[in-house]
Amino acid sequence: MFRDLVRTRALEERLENLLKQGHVVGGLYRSLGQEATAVGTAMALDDGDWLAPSIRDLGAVLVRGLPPVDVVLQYTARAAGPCSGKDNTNHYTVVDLGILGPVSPLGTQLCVLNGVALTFRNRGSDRVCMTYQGEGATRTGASHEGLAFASALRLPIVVVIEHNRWAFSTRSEQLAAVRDWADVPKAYGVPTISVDGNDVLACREAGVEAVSRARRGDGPTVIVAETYRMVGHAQHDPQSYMPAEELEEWRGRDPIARYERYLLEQGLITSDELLSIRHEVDAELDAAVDQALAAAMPQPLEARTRVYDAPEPDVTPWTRGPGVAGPGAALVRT
Ligand SMILES: Cc1ncc(C[n+]2csc(CCOP(=O)(O)OP(=O)(O)O)c2C)c(N)n1
Repeated sequence: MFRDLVRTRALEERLENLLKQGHVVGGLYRSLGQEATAVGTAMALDDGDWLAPSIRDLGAVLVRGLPPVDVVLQYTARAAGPCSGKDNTNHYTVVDLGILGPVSPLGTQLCVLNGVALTFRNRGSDRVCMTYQGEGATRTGASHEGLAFASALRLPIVVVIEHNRWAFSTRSEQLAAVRDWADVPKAYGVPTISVDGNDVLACREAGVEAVSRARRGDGPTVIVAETYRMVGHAQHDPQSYMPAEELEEWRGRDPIARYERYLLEQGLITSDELLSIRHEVDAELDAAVDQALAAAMPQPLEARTRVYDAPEPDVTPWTRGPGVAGPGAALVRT
Protein backbone atom coordinates (compact mmCIF):
# COMPACT_ATOMS: atom_id res chain seq x y z
CA MET A 1 0.00 0.00 0.00
CA PHE A 2 2.88 2.34 0.75
CA ARG A 3 4.28 1.72 -2.74
CA ASP A 4 0.93 2.49 -4.37
CA LEU A 5 0.50 5.68 -2.34
CA VAL A 6 3.94 6.86 -3.41
CA ARG A 7 3.37 5.78 -7.02
CA THR A 8 0.15 7.78 -7.15
CA ARG A 9 1.69 10.98 -5.86
CA ALA A 10 4.89 10.64 -7.87
CA LEU A 11 3.04 9.83 -11.10
CA GLU A 12 0.78 12.86 -10.66
CA GLU A 13 3.89 15.01 -10.04
CA ARG A 14 5.33 13.79 -13.33
CA LEU A 15 2.05 14.46 -15.14
CA GLU A 16 2.05 17.98 -13.71
CA ASN A 17 5.59 18.52 -15.00
CA LEU A 18 4.59 17.17 -18.42
CA LEU A 19 1.64 19.56 -18.46
CA LYS A 20 3.90 22.51 -17.64
CA GLN A 21 6.27 21.40 -20.41
CA GLY A 22 3.41 21.34 -22.93
CA HIS A 23 3.30 17.56 -23.37
CA VAL A 24 -0.13 17.29 -21.71
CA VAL A 25 -2.78 19.64 -23.02
CA GLY A 26 -5.90 18.15 -21.41
CA GLY A 27 -7.19 18.61 -17.88
CA LEU A 28 -5.10 17.36 -15.01
CA TYR A 29 -6.94 16.80 -11.73
CA ARG A 30 -4.65 15.79 -8.91
CA SER A 31 -5.53 13.78 -5.81
CA LEU A 32 -2.82 15.36 -3.65
CA GLY A 33 -3.62 14.77 0.01
CA GLN A 34 -6.44 12.29 -0.61
CA GLU A 35 -4.52 9.40 -2.16
CA ALA A 36 -5.25 7.08 0.78
CA THR A 37 -8.98 7.01 0.09
CA ALA A 38 -8.60 5.61 -3.42
CA VAL A 39 -5.67 3.29 -2.68
CA GLY A 40 -7.11 1.86 0.55
CA THR A 41 -10.64 1.20 -0.68
CA ALA A 42 -9.57 -0.25 -4.05
CA MET A 43 -7.36 -2.74 -2.20
CA ALA A 44 -10.55 -4.45 -1.06
CA LEU A 45 -11.49 -5.56 -4.58
CA ASP A 46 -10.62 -8.92 -6.13
CA ASP A 47 -9.74 -9.90 -9.68
CA GLY A 48 -12.83 -9.69 -11.88
CA ASP A 49 -14.48 -6.93 -9.83
CA TRP A 50 -15.18 -3.60 -11.53
CA LEU A 51 -14.14 -0.11 -10.55
CA ALA A 52 -15.43 3.26 -11.78
CA PRO A 53 -12.94 5.90 -10.63
CA SER A 54 -13.62 9.63 -10.45
CA ILE A 55 -11.08 12.18 -11.62
CA ARG A 56 -9.19 11.90 -8.31
CA ASP A 57 -8.71 8.14 -8.17
CA LEU A 58 -5.51 7.47 -10.04
CA GLY A 59 -4.47 5.53 -6.93
CA ALA A 60 -7.36 3.10 -7.36
CA VAL A 61 -6.51 2.61 -11.03
CA LEU A 62 -2.90 1.77 -10.17
CA VAL A 63 -4.06 -0.65 -7.48
CA ARG A 64 -6.19 -2.40 -10.13
CA GLY A 65 -3.01 -2.95 -12.11
CA LEU A 66 -2.91 -0.35 -14.87
CA PRO A 67 0.78 0.15 -15.72
CA PRO A 68 1.92 3.78 -15.19
CA VAL A 69 3.22 3.90 -18.77
CA ASP A 70 -0.38 3.49 -19.99
CA VAL A 71 -1.38 6.48 -17.88
CA VAL A 72 1.38 8.64 -19.39
CA LEU A 73 0.55 7.40 -22.92
CA GLN A 74 -3.05 8.44 -22.27
CA TYR A 75 -2.25 11.92 -20.95
CA THR A 76 0.21 12.60 -23.77
CA ALA A 77 -2.38 11.36 -26.33
CA ARG A 78 -0.16 8.67 -27.83
CA ALA A 79 -1.47 6.05 -30.28
CA ALA A 80 -0.60 3.22 -27.88
CA GLY A 81 -2.58 4.76 -24.98
CA PRO A 82 -5.89 3.39 -23.71
CA CYS A 83 -7.87 5.86 -25.89
CA SER A 84 -5.45 5.64 -28.83
CA GLY A 85 -4.88 9.37 -28.47
CA LYS A 86 -8.54 10.46 -28.73
CA ASP A 87 -8.66 11.78 -25.17
CA ASN A 88 -5.76 13.16 -23.20
CA THR A 89 -7.11 13.32 -19.71
CA ASN A 90 -8.67 10.53 -17.64
CA HIS A 91 -11.67 9.37 -19.69
CA TYR A 92 -10.36 5.89 -20.37
CA THR A 93 -11.96 2.51 -19.89
CA VAL A 94 -9.88 -0.64 -19.61
CA VAL A 95 -12.21 -3.59 -19.94
CA ASP A 96 -9.59 -6.25 -19.17
CA LEU A 97 -8.91 -4.66 -15.78
CA GLY A 98 -12.56 -3.89 -15.02
CA ILE A 99 -12.02 -0.12 -15.11
CA LEU A 100 -15.00 1.95 -16.24
CA GLY A 101 -13.54 5.37 -16.99
CA PRO A 102 -14.94 8.67 -15.74
CA VAL A 103 -17.32 10.65 -17.93
CA SER A 104 -17.80 14.38 -17.47
CA PRO A 105 -21.45 14.56 -16.33
CA LEU A 106 -21.03 14.02 -12.60
CA GLY A 107 -23.05 11.29 -10.92
CA THR A 108 -23.86 9.34 -14.08
CA GLN A 109 -21.10 6.79 -13.59
CA LEU A 110 -23.04 5.26 -10.72
CA CYS A 111 -26.01 4.62 -13.04
CA VAL A 112 -23.80 2.94 -15.64
CA LEU A 113 -22.02 0.87 -13.00
CA ASN A 114 -25.41 -0.20 -11.66
CA GLY A 115 -25.92 -1.80 -15.06
CA VAL A 116 -22.63 -3.65 -14.74
CA ALA A 117 -23.55 -4.80 -11.23
CA LEU A 118 -27.01 -5.93 -12.38
CA THR A 119 -25.43 -7.91 -15.20
CA PHE A 120 -23.11 -9.69 -12.78
CA ARG A 121 -26.07 -10.55 -10.57
CA ASN A 122 -28.20 -11.78 -13.48
CA ARG A 123 -25.34 -14.03 -14.59
CA GLY A 124 -25.07 -15.54 -11.12
CA SER A 125 -21.61 -14.09 -10.59
CA ASP A 126 -20.49 -12.75 -7.19
CA ARG A 127 -18.46 -9.90 -8.65
CA VAL A 128 -18.61 -6.53 -6.97
CA CYS A 129 -18.50 -2.97 -8.33
CA MET A 130 -16.99 0.09 -6.64
CA THR A 131 -17.30 3.72 -7.64
CA TYR A 132 -16.23 7.11 -6.30
CA GLN A 133 -18.01 10.45 -6.11
CA GLY A 134 -16.96 13.81 -4.71
CA GLU A 135 -19.57 15.30 -2.36
CA GLY A 136 -20.41 17.71 -5.20
CA ALA A 137 -21.28 14.82 -7.53
CA THR A 138 -23.68 13.42 -4.91
CA ARG A 139 -25.85 16.53 -5.44
CA THR A 140 -26.83 15.45 -8.95
CA GLY A 141 -30.08 13.79 -9.91
CA ALA A 142 -28.10 10.93 -11.46
CA SER A 143 -26.41 10.18 -8.15
CA HIS A 144 -29.71 10.08 -6.27
CA GLU A 145 -31.34 7.91 -8.95
CA GLY A 146 -28.31 5.66 -8.93
CA LEU A 147 -28.43 5.18 -5.19
CA ALA A 148 -32.18 4.59 -5.22
CA PHE A 149 -31.83 1.96 -7.96
CA ALA A 150 -28.86 0.19 -6.35
CA SER A 151 -30.70 0.09 -3.05
CA ALA A 152 -34.04 -1.10 -4.44
CA LEU A 153 -32.37 -3.94 -6.36
CA ARG A 154 -29.78 -4.64 -3.63
CA LEU A 155 -27.01 -4.46 -6.18
CA PRO A 156 -23.46 -5.54 -5.32
CA ILE A 157 -22.06 -2.03 -5.37
CA VAL A 158 -19.91 0.16 -3.13
CA VAL A 159 -20.02 3.95 -3.44
CA VAL A 160 -17.14 5.87 -1.93
CA ILE A 161 -17.98 9.50 -1.24
CA GLU A 162 -14.76 11.48 -1.17
CA HIS A 163 -15.67 14.37 1.11
CA ASN A 164 -12.72 16.60 0.31
CA ARG A 165 -14.43 19.83 1.44
CA TRP A 166 -14.51 21.51 -1.95
CA ALA A 167 -16.40 21.08 -5.22
CA PHE A 168 -14.29 23.31 -7.43
CA SER A 169 -14.52 26.58 -5.43
CA THR A 170 -17.74 25.71 -3.55
CA ARG A 171 -17.44 24.66 0.08
CA SER A 172 -19.24 21.47 0.94
CA GLU A 173 -21.35 23.31 3.58
CA GLN A 174 -22.88 25.32 0.74
CA LEU A 175 -23.94 22.19 -1.14
CA ALA A 176 -26.38 20.67 1.33
CA ALA A 177 -28.19 21.26 4.59
CA VAL A 178 -26.94 17.98 6.04
CA ARG A 179 -23.74 18.29 8.04
CA ASP A 180 -22.87 14.62 8.12
CA TRP A 181 -22.65 13.27 4.57
CA ALA A 182 -23.31 9.80 5.93
CA ASP A 183 -26.90 10.90 6.60
CA VAL A 184 -27.73 11.09 2.89
CA PRO A 185 -27.65 7.36 1.99
CA LYS A 186 -29.81 6.57 5.02
CA ALA A 187 -32.78 8.03 3.14
CA TYR A 188 -32.33 5.18 0.66
CA GLY A 189 -31.89 2.51 3.30
CA VAL A 190 -28.23 2.13 2.35
CA PRO A 191 -25.79 1.39 5.19
CA THR A 192 -22.86 3.77 5.52
CA ILE A 193 -19.37 3.59 6.93
CA SER A 194 -17.67 6.83 7.91
CA VAL A 195 -13.94 6.74 7.73
CA ASP A 196 -10.87 8.94 8.05
CA GLY A 197 -10.00 9.20 4.37
CA ASN A 198 -6.37 10.06 5.14
CA ASP A 199 -5.85 6.79 7.01
CA VAL A 200 -5.10 4.17 4.37
CA LEU A 201 -5.58 1.23 6.75
CA ALA A 202 -8.99 2.49 7.87
CA CYS A 203 -9.99 2.98 4.22
CA ARG A 204 -8.97 -0.56 3.35
CA GLU A 205 -10.89 -1.91 6.35
CA ALA A 206 -14.01 0.03 5.32
CA GLY A 207 -13.58 -1.26 1.76
CA VAL A 208 -13.29 -4.86 2.93
CA GLU A 209 -16.45 -4.58 5.02
CA ALA A 210 -18.45 -2.98 2.19
CA VAL A 211 -17.15 -5.34 -0.50
CA SER A 212 -17.89 -8.41 1.66
CA ARG A 213 -21.44 -7.20 2.21
CA ALA A 214 -21.94 -6.73 -1.52
CA ARG A 215 -20.36 -10.08 -2.36
CA ARG A 216 -22.62 -12.03 -0.05
CA GLY A 217 -25.67 -10.46 -1.68
CA ASP A 218 -26.56 -7.93 1.02
CA GLY A 219 -26.61 -4.95 -1.32
CA PRO A 220 -24.87 -1.60 -1.57
CA THR A 221 -22.85 0.33 1.00
CA VAL A 222 -21.73 3.95 0.98
CA ILE A 223 -18.34 4.75 2.47
CA VAL A 224 -17.94 8.40 3.45
CA ALA A 225 -14.25 9.27 3.49
CA GLU A 226 -13.32 12.51 5.25
CA THR A 227 -10.38 14.07 3.46
CA TYR A 228 -9.14 17.30 1.87
CA ARG A 229 -8.23 18.42 -1.63
CA MET A 230 -4.78 19.97 -1.15
CA VAL A 231 -4.59 21.53 -4.63
CA GLY A 232 -6.92 23.49 -6.87
CA HIS A 233 -9.67 21.74 -8.79
CA ALA A 234 -7.34 21.31 -11.78
CA GLN A 235 -4.01 22.70 -12.83
CA HIS A 236 -5.61 25.87 -14.19
CA ASP A 237 -7.09 26.70 -10.76
CA PRO A 238 -4.80 28.84 -8.55
CA GLN A 239 -6.88 27.79 -5.47
CA SER A 240 -6.86 31.40 -4.21
CA TYR A 241 -10.16 30.78 -2.37
CA MET A 242 -8.64 28.11 -0.11
CA PRO A 243 -7.54 29.50 3.29
CA ALA A 244 -3.82 29.02 3.94
CA GLU A 245 -4.37 28.00 7.59
CA GLU A 246 -6.82 25.28 6.54
CA LEU A 247 -4.32 23.90 4.03
CA GLU A 248 -1.65 24.01 6.73
CA GLU A 249 -3.86 22.09 9.14
CA TRP A 250 -4.54 19.34 6.59
CA ARG A 251 -0.90 19.21 5.56
CA GLY A 252 -0.30 17.89 9.05
CA ARG A 253 -2.61 14.97 8.26
CA ASP A 254 -0.83 13.98 5.07
CA PRO A 255 -1.78 10.34 4.37
CA ILE A 256 1.62 9.22 3.10
CA ALA A 257 3.67 10.77 5.91
CA ARG A 258 1.18 9.32 8.36
CA TYR A 259 1.39 5.76 7.01
CA GLU A 260 5.16 6.03 6.83
CA ARG A 261 5.26 6.98 10.53
CA TYR A 262 2.95 4.08 11.38
CA LEU A 263 5.08 1.54 9.52
CA LEU A 264 8.24 2.76 11.24
CA GLU A 265 6.70 2.96 14.72
CA GLN A 266 5.30 -0.54 14.41
CA GLY A 267 8.69 -1.83 13.28
CA LEU A 268 7.12 -3.19 10.09
CA ILE A 269 9.74 -1.62 7.85
CA THR A 270 13.03 0.27 8.13
CA SER A 271 13.67 3.76 6.79
CA ASP A 272 16.18 2.27 4.35
CA GLU A 273 13.48 -0.03 2.97
CA LEU A 274 11.08 2.91 2.63
CA LEU A 275 13.74 4.85 0.77
CA SER A 276 14.44 1.99 -1.59
CA ILE A 277 10.71 1.71 -2.38
CA ARG A 278 10.77 5.40 -3.27
CA HIS A 279 13.81 4.89 -5.49
CA GLU A 280 12.20 1.92 -7.24
CA VAL A 281 9.08 3.97 -7.87
CA ASP A 282 11.15 6.85 -9.27
CA ALA A 283 12.96 4.48 -11.64
CA GLU A 284 9.68 2.86 -12.74
CA LEU A 285 8.02 6.21 -13.43
CA ASP A 286 11.01 7.82 -15.13
CA ALA A 287 11.12 4.86 -17.50
CA ALA A 288 7.36 5.18 -18.09
CA VAL A 289 7.69 8.87 -19.01
CA ASP A 290 10.66 8.20 -21.35
CA GLN A 291 8.78 5.36 -23.04
CA ALA A 292 5.62 7.41 -23.51
CA LEU A 293 7.40 10.47 -24.89
CA ALA A 294 9.22 8.29 -27.41
CA ALA A 295 5.94 6.67 -28.54
CA ALA A 296 4.16 7.61 -31.75
CA MET A 297 1.23 9.99 -32.05
CA PRO A 298 -1.94 8.53 -33.62
CA GLN A 299 -2.57 8.65 -37.35
CA PRO A 300 -5.41 11.08 -38.22
CA LEU A 301 -7.70 8.27 -39.43
CA GLU A 302 -7.52 6.69 -35.99
CA ALA A 303 -10.14 9.30 -35.03
CA ARG A 304 -12.69 7.19 -36.97
CA THR A 305 -12.12 3.96 -35.07
CA ARG A 306 -13.50 2.71 -31.75
CA VAL A 307 -15.90 5.61 -31.41
CA TYR A 308 -19.11 3.69 -32.04
CA ASP A 309 -19.93 0.06 -31.44
CA ALA A 310 -19.61 -0.72 -35.17
CA PRO A 311 -16.01 -1.52 -36.03
CA GLU A 312 -15.77 1.00 -38.87
CA PRO A 313 -18.60 3.54 -39.06
CA ASP A 314 -19.57 5.00 -42.42
CA VAL A 315 -18.22 8.52 -42.22
CA THR A 316 -18.87 9.50 -45.84
CA PRO A 317 -19.95 13.15 -45.67
CA TRP A 318 -23.63 14.01 -46.04
CA THR A 319 -24.50 16.72 -48.59
CA ARG A 320 -27.66 18.31 -49.92
CA GLY A 321 -29.02 16.21 -52.77
CA PRO A 322 -30.13 17.42 -56.18
CA GLY A 323 -33.62 18.72 -56.67
CA VAL A 324 -35.18 21.09 -54.20
CA ALA A 325 -32.61 23.63 -53.09
CA GLY A 326 -32.28 25.02 -49.61
CA PRO A 327 -32.74 23.47 -46.21
CA GLY A 328 -35.62 21.25 -47.44
CA ALA A 329 -33.36 19.29 -49.80
CA ALA A 330 -32.76 15.68 -48.91
CA LEU A 331 -29.45 14.80 -47.34
CA VAL A 332 -27.58 12.18 -49.30
CA ARG A 333 -24.25 10.55 -49.00
CA THR A 334 -21.89 11.34 -51.87
C1 LIG B 1 -23.52 17.41 -13.82
C2 LIG B 1 -22.25 18.23 -13.80
N1 LIG B 1 -22.27 19.47 -13.27
C3 LIG B 1 -21.15 20.23 -13.24
C4 LIG B 1 -19.98 19.74 -13.75
C5 LIG B 1 -18.70 20.59 -13.73
N2 LIG B 1 -17.80 20.08 -12.68
C6 LIG B 1 -16.83 19.22 -12.99
S1 LIG B 1 -15.97 18.72 -11.61
C7 LIG B 1 -16.91 19.73 -10.61
C8 LIG B 1 -16.67 19.74 -9.12
C9 LIG B 1 -16.83 18.36 -8.56
O1 LIG B 1 -16.75 18.38 -7.17
P1 LIG B 1 -16.86 17.05 -6.37
O2 LIG B 1 -17.88 16.15 -6.95
O3 LIG B 1 -17.00 17.38 -4.93
O4 LIG B 1 -15.47 16.31 -6.65
P2 LIG B 1 -14.00 16.85 -6.39
O5 LIG B 1 -13.63 17.66 -7.60
O6 LIG B 1 -14.03 17.64 -5.14
O7 LIG B 1 -13.19 15.62 -6.28
C10 LIG B 1 -17.87 20.42 -11.35
C11 LIG B 1 -18.85 21.35 -10.77
C12 LIG B 1 -20.01 18.44 -14.31
N3 LIG B 1 -18.90 17.89 -14.83
N4 LIG B 1 -21.14 17.70 -14.31
